[in-house]
Amino acid sequence: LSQLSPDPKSVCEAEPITRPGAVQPFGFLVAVEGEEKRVAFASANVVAFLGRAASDLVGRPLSEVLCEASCARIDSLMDTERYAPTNFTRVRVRDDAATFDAVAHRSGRHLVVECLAPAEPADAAQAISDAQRLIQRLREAPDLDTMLARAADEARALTGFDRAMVYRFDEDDHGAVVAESRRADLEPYLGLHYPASDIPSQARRMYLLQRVRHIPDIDAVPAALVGAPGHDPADLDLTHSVVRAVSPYHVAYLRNMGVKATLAVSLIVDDALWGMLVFHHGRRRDVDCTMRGLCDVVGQALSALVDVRTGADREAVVASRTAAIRAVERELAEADAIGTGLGTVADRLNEAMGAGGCYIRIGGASLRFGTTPPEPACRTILARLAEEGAGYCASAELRTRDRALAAHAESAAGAAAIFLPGRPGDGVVWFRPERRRTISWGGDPNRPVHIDPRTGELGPRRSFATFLEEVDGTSTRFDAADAEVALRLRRAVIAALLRISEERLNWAR
Ligand code: BLA
Repeated sequence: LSQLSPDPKSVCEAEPITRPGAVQPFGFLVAVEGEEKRVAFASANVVAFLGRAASDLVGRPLSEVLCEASCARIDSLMDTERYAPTNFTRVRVRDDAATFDAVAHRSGRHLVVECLAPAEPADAAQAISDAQRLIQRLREAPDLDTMLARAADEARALTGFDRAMVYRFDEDDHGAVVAESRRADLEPYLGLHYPASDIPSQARRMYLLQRVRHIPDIDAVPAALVGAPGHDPADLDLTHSVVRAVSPYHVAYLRNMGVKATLAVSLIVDDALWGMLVFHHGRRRDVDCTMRGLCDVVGQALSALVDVRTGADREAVVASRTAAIRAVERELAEADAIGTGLGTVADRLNEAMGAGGCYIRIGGASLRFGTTPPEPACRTILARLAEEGAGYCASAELRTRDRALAAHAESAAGAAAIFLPGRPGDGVVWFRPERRRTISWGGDPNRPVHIDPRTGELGPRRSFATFLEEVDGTSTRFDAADAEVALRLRRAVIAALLRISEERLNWAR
């Protein structure tokens, strides 16, 4: 972390967290290459597990490390292109009784084998039945909030961590704790927001590929990778690794939060990181392969259920506006002119989009209904939104598109617009008024990092004390339901324009 860098955020984004050249010491890693599977890299802590120095292993074939049957099992795992950490098998060390749970994956031309302490079968049965119950309870939840609250409660019971949270990302990548279960003596984080830089973009990308991330002990000293001659440990991509060393920056962050161990499980909806199940513990906390696998199962189940539930919620919103949409569609199907036609159903038109007012501009003529800014501002808003969207575009903060629009926040802090094909400058815009609100942040979001006054070195912020931000100049968000309604109205307007122009042609003939 260079003290010369001007922008703390860019420092975080630039950290090469997928290639730390080191592992956490709770397991050891060997990366092999070529036909003979010769060890190209071994983590220095292998000595604690096998009593052999990493420098002694590099260059030797894997069959000199693990027994023959184990090597064969790892081979057969690698025949399929599966999600890396599910490529899991029990292995035995060559000429030794020691066994490990091994996970294997490919990284470039290397086969990476990571060995962890073996799971206890006795605990496994209990954990599996706990996870089954958890998923059943999630399925039965009547709504999204209840489902997330249950996820936190049950996941904490399943894993035994002090705290379990559902952390949900917003569109701008900042996030909030939307559900929480914690030991009674811990302070609550529920409802707190955290800036996007707390989980930098390359970390979020990594969590799409590697769904379960475990840090059993933030104070454990990382073990460096030792490379065979000509092999630079910083070249080995550890994106899919289970024991990958943690960013020192993030370690400091957790220390400042008073956390000793964490577990984070990705929640992925529509191929995007929707959120994470985040666990904290005040003491060292190990998680074996059974629990790791179950956490992945739970994460996938919760992700799928969130997807179904949010889809159903969206449909319910659209359904609740159906009467208004139909009234507009009926009018458009019969009107002689679009503007006057829509004028007769103006209230319904605004209702359909949850808007306070709207602006219609077609063929150089324009009309305004409900609460809107003055005409020139309406035209500016339409033009700014048209720069971005082909058919539809919305913004809950118009002043970011054009500073002068800040003056009209009272009637139009946000707007959604539809545009018409082949008619540049034409469209319909719906306005939403300013809605002032207070956001509670876990620490001052304007100072996400701490700069050491003596050394100038960057570190994560020291204080997570609640910071209240008064937000003005924004409207409620236009969401997926709004987009669906707007596109439906757009089709109706386009159809009406076609019908009217055809009728005029016929009449003129
Ligand atoms: C990773 N940051 C993370 C992770 C979480 C958070 C959940 C995933 C790893 C884990 O399980 O701990 C953030 N944790 C939170 C938040 C809460 C929480 C918001 O419990 C709220 C309650 N972090 C910073 C800054 C940087 C940064 C300024 O604050 C920039 C360098 C980096 N965070 C950072 C990095 C990782 C990370 C690099 C990846 C760590 C890794 O996997 O190696």
